[in-house]
This record gives sequence, structure tokens and C-alpha cells, in this order.
Amino acid sequence: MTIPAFAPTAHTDTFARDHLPPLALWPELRFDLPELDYPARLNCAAELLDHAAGARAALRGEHATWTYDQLRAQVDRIAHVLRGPLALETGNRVLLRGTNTPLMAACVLAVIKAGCIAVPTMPLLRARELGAIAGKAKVDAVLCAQSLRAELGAVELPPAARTRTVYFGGAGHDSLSPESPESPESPESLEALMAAQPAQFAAADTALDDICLISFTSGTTGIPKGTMHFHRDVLAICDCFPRSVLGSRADDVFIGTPPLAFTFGLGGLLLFPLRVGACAVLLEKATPETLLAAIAAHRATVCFTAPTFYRQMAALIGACDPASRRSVSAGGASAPDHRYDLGTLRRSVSAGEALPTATRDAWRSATGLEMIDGIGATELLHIFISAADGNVRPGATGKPVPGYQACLLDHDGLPVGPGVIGRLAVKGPTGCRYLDDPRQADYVLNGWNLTGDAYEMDADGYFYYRSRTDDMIISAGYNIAGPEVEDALLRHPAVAECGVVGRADEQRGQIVEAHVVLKADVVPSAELVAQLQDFVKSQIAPYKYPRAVRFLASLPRTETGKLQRFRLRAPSAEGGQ
Ligand code: 3UK
Repeated sequence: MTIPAFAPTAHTDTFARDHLPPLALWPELRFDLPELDYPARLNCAAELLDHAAGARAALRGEHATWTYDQLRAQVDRIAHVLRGPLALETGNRVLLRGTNTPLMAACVLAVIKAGCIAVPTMPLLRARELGAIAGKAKVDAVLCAQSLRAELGAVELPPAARTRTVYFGGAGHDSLSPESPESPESPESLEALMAAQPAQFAAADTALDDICLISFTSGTTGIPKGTMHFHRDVLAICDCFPRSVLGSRADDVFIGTPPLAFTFGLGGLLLFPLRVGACAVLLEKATPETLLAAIAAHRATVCFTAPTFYRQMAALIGACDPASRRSVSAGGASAPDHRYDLGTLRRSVSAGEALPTATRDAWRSATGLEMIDGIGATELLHIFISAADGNVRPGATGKPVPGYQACLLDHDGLPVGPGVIGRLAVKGPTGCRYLDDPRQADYVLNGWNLTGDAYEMDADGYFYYRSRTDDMIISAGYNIAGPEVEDALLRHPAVAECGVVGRADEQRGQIVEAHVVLKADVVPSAELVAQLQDFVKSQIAPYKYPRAVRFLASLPRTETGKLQRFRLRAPSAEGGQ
């Protein structure tokens, strides 16, 4: 069933709706589950906040814990600030900048509850990128963490947004309640403005298909694309993957690394926990060590992070006693090491890029847990193919999450059967709608969202990731998927991390080139190169072995944990060995 778009909008500023793609270029939307049947008037932030869980913990930051009641009160005060002193109209866009803190989370929810549109931005973005986003989304206001203030000063903002820029969460007090007397607020601080506002705000009476979020893709090339999402989309992602695959519960404690400005993090660390009345731990900065320690300290039950983080955490844990899921020190097989007590962890979700089977295996032997791999995309908001528990097949991402459909298309847009690599095509309750962007026509074909991934399906309907469609290496006529070679290399004991790309070659068109980060105690050498090459040949078809091997100190990655293959292919990356 396709629900016709455009219920009467509550927005007085219709900029976002006016810049939706023409309906003919929309993906087909499907609402095949009864839980996706939302009322015509819907404010997703109000829906998530007006929870029975009032007195229970909702968000834990580094400095404080907020109950559901406290979170709602903070959100309501911020919503008043937006509609009162800042004089924003419904439908206005508010650019958001901050690391993962309770106050940043409250800002996102407040913008949406006030009927405005949240435009979250990744903390590491620089002035030029922020200026492009602010201009594209024509933002009307900015809420920015004090810690990210410096870069914002250099951003070219629309004049209305420049005069409506407010800072929050100064050093060490992002925990504060508005009444907190401890730190004098500058007059422009959000906290100072909040203190003068009532703690009850009546949510804007938005339509289920009013836009509430514009999320910019972390694309590696070209101008960032703004993906537009409705109130119902936000609830739809909560009612698909978390219900049918993750199985989230009110007593869960969510934790992880993806920024709230990345929809992987927004869902996993804010929307999903709130939807079931659970608690989320928000970490401002995390390393594999500090995430492990935080899982133990907060008795976390559900973890969201990228594959490379799991690999590094597995290496830190070392051997493990699967019965108690407590780490034991790498040297002594029986002496328990209580530094990292992961006994409460029951779910570990990996997304953002392909999960190598070698990493799945390393995490299982370190923790006893079977990882939940899931492919998501900013255009579709969250995960649409995944598997958990007994449905996991090594090497496969999984099956379409109930509510979504997927198939593989050939070059002509025709479906291919099992065992043939094709272009991944997806449809479901969420889908791609770029803000005023000609690339809409590249992402949507005959109602399907084309994610840009090359996948293969088996006879049982499991989907196996191969590579990005434009990353497939073609060497002497063979198609070689970099991630398969990476998975083979990761099984070698000397390899900490690696990235495999195609490099232009006169004779073969391209050759397979491996960029390898060695484990701390390993010394690079020509013998090691030969060893790694032989090792790959012993694991997968020999023609796939890396003809060139380069050693690097670290791999270039995005803030979302994705390997930047284009940087490995760049001529300047030709150094190394
Ligand atoms: C790749 C994966 C293999 C794939 C995202 C979960 O990553 C997210 O969104 P982005 O827009 O990137 C989308 C692209 O990333 N990818 C993501 N997950 C996997 N490839 N296996 C995976 N498990 O190329 C996809 O097209 O940054 C992930 C939830 C929300 C998200 N936005």
C-alpha cells in the first residue's frame, strides 16, 4: 500500500516540503506491518517522550543521568526557547552541532517537538562543509555545543541563522539543570534562555509526513546530499529493526560510538532506547578501551559501533571465558581479568561498513556473542537488512528486515537470481528523498532505492555484501571484491587492519593492492609481503591475491567508521613499501 504524500502540513515555512523531489522520483513506500499505521497527526518527538517510564533513567551522560521526566522537561524548555526568544516558525531548519551528550540529544528532540526541522552535523566537519550544509538547508538557527564553537565562527551562515546562534553545554556542565546556580551563564547560552522558560510545551501538531529531519550524507565526494525524513519515518525505524531483529526491551542499557548526527547513532543511541522506555549511555569520545570500560561500568546490554571498533575491542579482550563472558588476560588462560566485565552485554550491532567474517569470529571468541550485522543508509534512515541469533549466516548481512523488501538488479534494472552479483535495491516504509538534488534520479529506479552496493543472494534469500558498486576491482577480466581479500588478510596473525583497492595497471587494467596496518610488535619486510600474499592464495581463489602490499601506520577513515578507499587509491598513498 502506498500512502499518498502530503497530508495538510502544520508548517508555516514550507521550504523543505517545497524542495522534496517530484513524486515520480520518489521510491515506492510500503507500510506492510500493522505497527506502521500511524495517525495522520503525529509528532514523533512527543510520541517518544511522553512515555510511561517517567521516573526511570532515559539518558546517562558523563556528568549526569536524566530520567524520562527530566528529559521531557529539558526538551520542553528548549522548545519554548526556539518558539519564544528565538522566534522560529514551524518548518524552520535548525542546524545542530555537538558531541554525544544528553543536552545535544535534548536539542534534537526539542527542534522536532517544536515543529521545526533538525539538521544535525557531524562534530568533525569543517567550516566549508558546514557552510555548504547551512546554505543548502537554508538554516534559520543554530544550536552549537561550546566545545565546537571555534569552527562555527568561520562558517558562512545565512544571516537569519547568524543572529539566532545559541551555544550550550560549557566545559563540564552539559549535565546541568537550567536552575543550576553553579556556573554563570553568558546571556546567549541556551541554558540561560532555558532557565526562563516553563517546563511544559505542547508539541506542534504536525502531520505524519511533515519533514522533521534533514540528515546530510557523509559522502566522500561532491556536495553533501540532504536526505529528508518525516515524523512517521522516525517511528518506522524504531518499529522495524529494533522489534524484529534486535529485540530491544525496557530494561536495556544502550551504548556505543556513532555520533547522534549520523542516523546510525541517532537511532541506536537515542530513538530506539526511547521507543521502548530503555536507557541510553551517551559517550562524548570513545576509544576501544574506554568503550569496553564504559560497557562494564554502565552494565550496558546493547552496543552499537562499527566493525573496526569491534575488531580492536576483541584484540584488547584477548581470550575469554564464554561461560561468564568475562575477559581473561591474554597470557594466563584461567586468570580472570575483571577490567572488562562484559557479562551484561547481550546484543552487539555492527553497521556502517561490511563486517568481515574474521571480525565476527574474533568478537565471538572474545565475548561469546554473535554479532548482529546490519546494512543501513542515511537515505533509508536505518538498518534494512540484518540477522541475529540462529538466523546469522557467516559472510551474509542477513535478510530484509520485516517491513522492507530487497532484490538485486542487473545493469538493465532487471532482477537477477541467486548466485549472481547485482545492484542492491530496497523498498520499505522509509526511502530516499533528497533536498533539491538531481542525484535523486541516481538513487531511485522504478520505485526501488539503489544503495550503490553490489550484493549476491543465496537460494534461501540471504544477502551477501560484495563491495560498493563502483569499488569492484576488475583485474585482467576478473571481478574482485576488495572486502573479500580484506577478510582473508585479517585472518593472518600479523594483520591489525587492512584496506584493499584496485590500482590502475597498464597490463591488467587494475591490480589488487592491499594497505596493511600491522600489529604493534610486527616489523614490515619483503618476506612478510610474500607471506601475506601466499596466505591470501591459500584462503581464497589465488587470482584475488594482492599483487601490491603497502604497510601503513593507520587507515584513513570517516567519522562514521568507513574506510576512505579513494584516499588509498590516491597517488600520494603510493608511498609505503
Ligand atoms: C555501507 C554497509 C556493508 C553501504 C548507516 C546503519 O552506514 C550508514 O549510512 P551511510 O549513509 O552509508 C550507507 C552505506 O554504507 N554499509 C552500511 N552498513 C553496512 N556495507 N555491510 C553493512 N552492514 O555501502 C551503504 O550503502 O553512511 C548504517 C544505520 C544507519 C546508517 N545511516
